[in-house]
Amino acid sequence: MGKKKYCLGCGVLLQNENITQEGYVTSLENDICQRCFRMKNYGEYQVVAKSNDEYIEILKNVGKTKDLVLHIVDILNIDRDIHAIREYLPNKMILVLNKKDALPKSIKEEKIIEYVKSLDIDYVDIIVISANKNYNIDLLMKKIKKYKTSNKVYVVGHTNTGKSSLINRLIKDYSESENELTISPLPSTTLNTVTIKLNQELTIVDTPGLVDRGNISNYIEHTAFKKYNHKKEMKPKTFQIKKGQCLVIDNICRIDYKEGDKNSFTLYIPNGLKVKKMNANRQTILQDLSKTTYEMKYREDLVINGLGWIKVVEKGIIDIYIDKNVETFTRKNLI
Ligand SMILES: Nc1nc2c(ncn2[C@@H]2O[C@H](COP(=O)(O)OP(=O)(O)O)[C@@H](O)[C@H]2O)c(=O)[nH]1
Ligand SMILES: [Mg+2]
Repeated sequence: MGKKKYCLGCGVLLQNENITQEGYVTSLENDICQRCFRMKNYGEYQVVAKSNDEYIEILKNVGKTKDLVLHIVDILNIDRDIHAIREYLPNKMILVLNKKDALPKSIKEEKIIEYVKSLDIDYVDIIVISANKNYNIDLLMKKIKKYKTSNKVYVVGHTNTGKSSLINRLIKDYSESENELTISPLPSTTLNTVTIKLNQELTIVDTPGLVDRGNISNYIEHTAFKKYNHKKEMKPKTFQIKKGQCLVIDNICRIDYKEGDKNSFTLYIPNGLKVKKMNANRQTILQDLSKTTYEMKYREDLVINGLGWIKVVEKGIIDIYIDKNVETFTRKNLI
């Protein structure tokens, strides 16, 4: 056997023996696996289920180093992304809030940072970026240079937060390399660590990412992924709503306003999803999904993990119907 070779797109060990197994290539001369090749060239996605045990091992190993760590968080899913990573890592860490381009422009960065700081977290610095729209990447690079403790920097976070997208951006802007990591809207695109030497001073290590079982992205059919993607700035949709009315979001969920005065619901969800306001009593649509009742206080958001949130102004009682695996919760209005 020759030297082991790993996919440059997702980090998986390449093998030419079993087409049904991860890392298959027709020839070991190839640099990327067949799955990456298909995703990159044909947008043909193939879901791989990953256990978090493997990722936690990776994190623990990063935790044994003294290297700087970038923690990438999806700015649209702050609450669920931010915890659960730090406990494995005593390292010096920069918190990187990605996908700024998808937030409505009216939302001030400072406001988000203020909210994040209120979550009682421990980072040397916080920065808001957009990997896709190249926002604040140079500033991030300055911070990396300022805080790095060696030539190695690790990129960690939940899956789908844009870790590989950010590294691709750094490769384009700061190295001569032609390598491109595989990115996709599906969870678990990156399968293993991938080490990229940007230049003499800096080597970046991409990692697969923690899978959040409560995130809606685990329960969407592939064919629908495009609708959920935030390609452009999110356009919030506001509805004046009365007791007895409901909102139906595509074929995903239903929100009934059960009890309370006249209210205003603003939906911060992907633009591609359709929303209809209906009379709740005349509709049984989506009522076979799992129901949760929330007693909303004055100015709270109802958050749907991985989808977005509903800003509710007045207090009232809401029933939400959604896939039983998708986590929902309330918080103070983010905005
Ligand atoms: N709107 C927006 N989407 C992004 C950004 N960065 C990544 N994405 C999208 O998020 C999804 C996951 O990206 P990927 O880099 O594979 O995430 P990873 O699993 O953390 O490596 C893809 O659909 C990306 O296009 C960004 O800055 N803005
Ligand atoms: Mg990745």
